[in-house]
Amino acid sequence: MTTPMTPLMTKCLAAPATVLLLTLAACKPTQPPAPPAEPAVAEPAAPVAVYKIGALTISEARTRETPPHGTTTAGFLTIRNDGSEPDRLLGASATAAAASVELHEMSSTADGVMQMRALPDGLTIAPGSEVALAPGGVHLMLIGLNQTLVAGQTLPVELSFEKAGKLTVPLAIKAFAPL
Ligand SMILES: [Cu+2]
Repeated sequence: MTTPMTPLMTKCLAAPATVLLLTLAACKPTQPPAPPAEPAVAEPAAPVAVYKIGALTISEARTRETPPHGTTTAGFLTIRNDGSEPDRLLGASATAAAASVELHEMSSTADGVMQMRALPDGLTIAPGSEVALAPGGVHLMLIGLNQTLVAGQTLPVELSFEKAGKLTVPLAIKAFAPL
C-alpha cells in the first residue's frame, strides 16, 4: 500500500491522533439491548432523518462535537441505492465550516497500524445495496474547520454523486460518547 499522499493527507494524518483513537473506540459492536427493567435515559429519541435524491437515500448523517480549535473531524452517513444502476459518491464540501472535505478510507496495514487514505475515485454504491460511512472505515474528513462543532447542532455538507447530482445533508453533531 504505497499510495502517495497529498499535502492535505499528510496534514490530516498528523493532526487527528485523538480522532483516530475515538474512531477506534466507537468501532466496537453495538451493545445488546438493555434489560427492560432499566429506566429509559432522559434522552429523547431523535426522529430518523432521511434524505432522498434520485434513487439514493441518505440516513444516519452525523459527526461529533469538536474541542475548541479542533481543525479536523470525521463525518459519517449511510447511502442506499434503490436504483438499477450503480452511482458514485464523488466528493463533498462544507464551505461554511470546513476548508475542504475529503473522502477517506481507514484501513489496517500489514503490521496492524491503522491509517487513512483518500479515495480519489470516490465510493461506488451498487444498485440494491447500502454503503455505510462509519467509524473505522470510509468517512468524510472535514479539514480546516473554522468553528467548533457543538453537540445538538447540525453541520450542512453537500454531497456530490455522479448520477444523482448534489444534495445537502445536515450532519447531526453528536456528543462524545462517555468512555
Ligand atoms: Cu480521514
